[in-house]
Amino acid sequence: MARRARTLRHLVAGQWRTGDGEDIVDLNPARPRETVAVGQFAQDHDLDQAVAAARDAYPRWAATPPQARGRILDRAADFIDAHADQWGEELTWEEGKTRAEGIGEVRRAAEIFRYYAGEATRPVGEVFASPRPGEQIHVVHRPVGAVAVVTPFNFPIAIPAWKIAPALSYGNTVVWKPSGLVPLLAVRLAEALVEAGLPDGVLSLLIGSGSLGGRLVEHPGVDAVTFTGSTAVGRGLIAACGRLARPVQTEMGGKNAAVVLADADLDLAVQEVLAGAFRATGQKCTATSRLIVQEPIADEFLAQLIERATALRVGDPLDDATEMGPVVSLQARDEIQHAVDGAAARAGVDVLTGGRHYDDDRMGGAFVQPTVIELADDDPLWREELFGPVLAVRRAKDTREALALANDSDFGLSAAVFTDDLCAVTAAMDQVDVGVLHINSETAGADPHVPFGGAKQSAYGPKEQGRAAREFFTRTTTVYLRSSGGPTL
Ligand code: UN1
Repeated sequence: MARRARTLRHLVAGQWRTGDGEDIVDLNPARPRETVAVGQFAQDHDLDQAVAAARDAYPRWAATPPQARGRILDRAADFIDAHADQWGEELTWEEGKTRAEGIGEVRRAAEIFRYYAGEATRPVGEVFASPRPGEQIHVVHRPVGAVAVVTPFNFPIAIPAWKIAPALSYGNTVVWKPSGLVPLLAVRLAEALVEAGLPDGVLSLLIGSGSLGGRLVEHPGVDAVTFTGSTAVGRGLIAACGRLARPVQTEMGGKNAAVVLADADLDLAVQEVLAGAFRATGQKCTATSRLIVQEPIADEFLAQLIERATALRVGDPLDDATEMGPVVSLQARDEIQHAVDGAAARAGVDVLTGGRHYDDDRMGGAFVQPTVIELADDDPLWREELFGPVLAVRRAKDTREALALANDSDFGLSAAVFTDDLCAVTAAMDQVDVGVLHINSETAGADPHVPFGGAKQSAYGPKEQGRAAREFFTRTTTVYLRSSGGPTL
C-alpha cells in the first residue's frame, strides 16, 4: 500500500466536495505522526443542503421499485467485496484493528448490504380479518423519510452498513455523520453507493465535528435518528429527540460479562474470553470486559488466561504477525491508562497482567497492554465502560452468585456463559438481562439476519439488524379496506 495521505471529501446532493471548516487530520494510531487522510470539516451550510437533498430525493426513492433499490444495494455489496483487501488495510491504518480484522469487517459490510438487498422485496405488511363483513384490515409498512445516521469509530464500515443498508432498503434517504476518527472508510462506503448507482441526494456524507452531529440530529428536516456510540452522547441525543418527539434508536455502552462455571471446557473458555476481551483491542461495545469465574477452577483458569494474554503479540496492526493493535488514539490510550492506574491504587485490586505502557519503540503509538485485573469486590472498574483491552475479574462461589454478578451492571448488551450444564444454561436464558446471550462462545459478534441490541442502559428504541431493523426504519399505516359496493355473488 502506497502510504500517501488520502484526501477526504463530503458527499452532498450527489456532488463530492471539499469542506471549508476546520482541518481534519486523520492519524495512524500505531504511528501518530503519520497522517492517513486530510480534509476540512463540513459546516452548517453543507448540513442544510444535505438535509434538503435528502428531503427532495425521498419521494422518488420511496417510490422506486424495491427490486431496483435491492439491485443498487447488491451492486454496492459487490463493489465493497471487490475492494475488501484495499479498504481493509485502510481501515487498519486509520482505526488500528489488525489487518485480518479490517478485511473481515469490510467483507461483513458487503454481507450486510446483500442481506438488505433481499430484504427490499420481502412482504411489506400484514392482513388481518375484520369483525365487519366486507372489510379487510391491512397493516402497511412505509419508510420514515430522511434519516440521520451517526456512527462511531470502532466499526468504521460495518456499523454504518447496518444502519444505512436497511434505511435505503426500506425506502428512506440518509444524511450520515461518521466519527471524525475514521473518515476515510466513510468516504469509501459512500463511493461504493455512488458507484452502485444510488440516485443523487439519497445519501449524503458529512465529516464534521460532534457539534455538527448534534445539529444534524436536531435539524428540522430530519424524520428519525439512529446512533451508535457512547452512553453519554446517546443520552443527550435521546433527550433532544424526546423534546422533538422524533423517533430515535441508540446503541450505546456495554460492560459485558463472561461467566465461566466449574464444569466449563477450560481451553475453549480461555480462547473465547481472550478473543472477547482483546480482539479489536477491546474496542467493541460487545467486548468482554468482565469475567466471573467459579471458585474451584478460578486459579487454573486465570493462570491459563494470563499466560495467553501476556503472550499476545501487540504491535503494528499492518504486520501480519500482530494479534492486537493499538487503541484508536493517544487520548483513548491515556484515558484507559488513567483508569487502570486509578484501579491499581485501590485496596483489594490486583493487576494480574498488563496495566502499564510499553517501554520499547511502541511507546509513541496508542498501545495499551492486554490487561487483566482482579477485583476483590465492587469497584468502579466493575461498572464503567473503558473501551480498551482491560478485563475486570471477580470470583463466584456458585452458579447463582455468578449469574447475579453478571446482572450487576447498568448495562445489558451481551453476556457469555461457559458450561454444559443444562440447568445453568436455562437459568442464564431466564435470568441474565442482556440483548445478546452466548453459550460457550465469546460476548462479541452479530449476524446480519438476526436482531442485535442491548437491554438496560445499553440501548434505546427498536433493535438493529435482520427484520428487527424494519421496526425502526419503517412506520405502519393501518388501512381499513372496504369497497363501496359493486357486484356481489
Ligand atoms: C460485534 O460484536 O461484532 O459498537 C458487533 C459495537 C457494536 C457492534 C458489535 N455496536 O461494538
